Amino acid sequence: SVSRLMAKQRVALEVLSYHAMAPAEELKMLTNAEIKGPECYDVGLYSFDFDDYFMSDDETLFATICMFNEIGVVEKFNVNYEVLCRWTCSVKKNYRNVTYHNWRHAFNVAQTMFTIFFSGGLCEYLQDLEMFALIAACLCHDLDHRGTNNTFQVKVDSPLAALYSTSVMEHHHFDHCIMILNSEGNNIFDSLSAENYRLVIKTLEHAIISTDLALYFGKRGNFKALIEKGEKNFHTGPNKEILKAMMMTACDVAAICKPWEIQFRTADLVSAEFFEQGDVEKEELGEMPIAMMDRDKKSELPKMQIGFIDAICTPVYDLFSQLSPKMKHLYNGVIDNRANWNRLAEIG
Ligand code: 5BB
Ligand code: ZN
Repeated sequence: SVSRLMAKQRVALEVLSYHAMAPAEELKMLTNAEIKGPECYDVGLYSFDFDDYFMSDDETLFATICMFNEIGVVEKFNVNYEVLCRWTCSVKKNYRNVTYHNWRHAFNVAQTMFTIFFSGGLCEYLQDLEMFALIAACLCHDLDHRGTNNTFQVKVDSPLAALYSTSVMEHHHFDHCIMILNSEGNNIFDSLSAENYRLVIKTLEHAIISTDLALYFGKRGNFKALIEKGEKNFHTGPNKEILKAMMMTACDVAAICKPWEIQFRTADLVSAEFFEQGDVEKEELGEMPIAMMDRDKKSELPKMQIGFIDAICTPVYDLFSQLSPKMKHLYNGVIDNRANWNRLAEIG
């Protein structure tokens, strides 16, 4: 329709004024760098306790290439190494400088996905090509995030809300992911057969849209029913789709399972971004933000984290532990953090 086209054009203009491809200097640096092994980044890329905090931006790029090397994408899927480096720099460049939903978040989500494949035992359900696509999906899943949520897009009548009626931001992240792939010299999947290419694009779309927490409860119900009846076949069909969707959520919120110091620091970033949205709602829309976004209710953070843990986090990691005992580390982490938040909630 005409109004949809106009909405798309408004989004395109907004994106165009901001959008940029891989910076030449950074690309040259990355392409020429000797990529060290997975043990060289913090506690190692195979660890659930990984922390990017002391890494430079360049090191996050090296670690990203290292994960692709570990999967062996260059040899297995005939990926041009320079294209892989260019795509990685472009993806990083297309995250904005927002407080939480930035490149570091995307990078951490990808590292968690990598860890749940190889240390959490979930690689047994996936083909190598799907693992490649899922790491790419994690890196792209919050592209061009503006630090505001779906409700906000609708409230301010943003061009994005005119374009998509549900999962507004997630559709935009996927769109942006496709835009990068279609940019000159950025298509890491262009050596694939037409059939495999379609599979990868479908995987990216489904994985990125699945990160909308609004879709999570329905999927969790399906996943829970399968786990509780002792289902072991997640290798094909709709069961595998549910598994992949749940894996995306498990990785997206995995900061909740990290050693306390990391969880505490990350929760501060999450709440800072929420407060920034709340400030805009107060000052520019003259509205009262919800408690989560109201900096005058900062003291409720421990209580809110407990709510988040009980309603959203514990159930996912519990189900994954039942599927694969090697996933128990994440469950133990969230339980530890709950105890820590509870201590803080009691002090008040
Ligand atoms: C989450 C769902 N939301 C629609 C209403 C609020 N809840 S919540 O009560 O579970 C909640 C979650 C309340 C406060 C929270 O953080 C305060 C700092 C959180 C929370 N969410 N805490 C976290 O550590 C993390 Br990680 C998250 C996930 C944040 C990203 C969610 C983005 C969803 C975009 C649609
Ligand atoms: Zn995310």
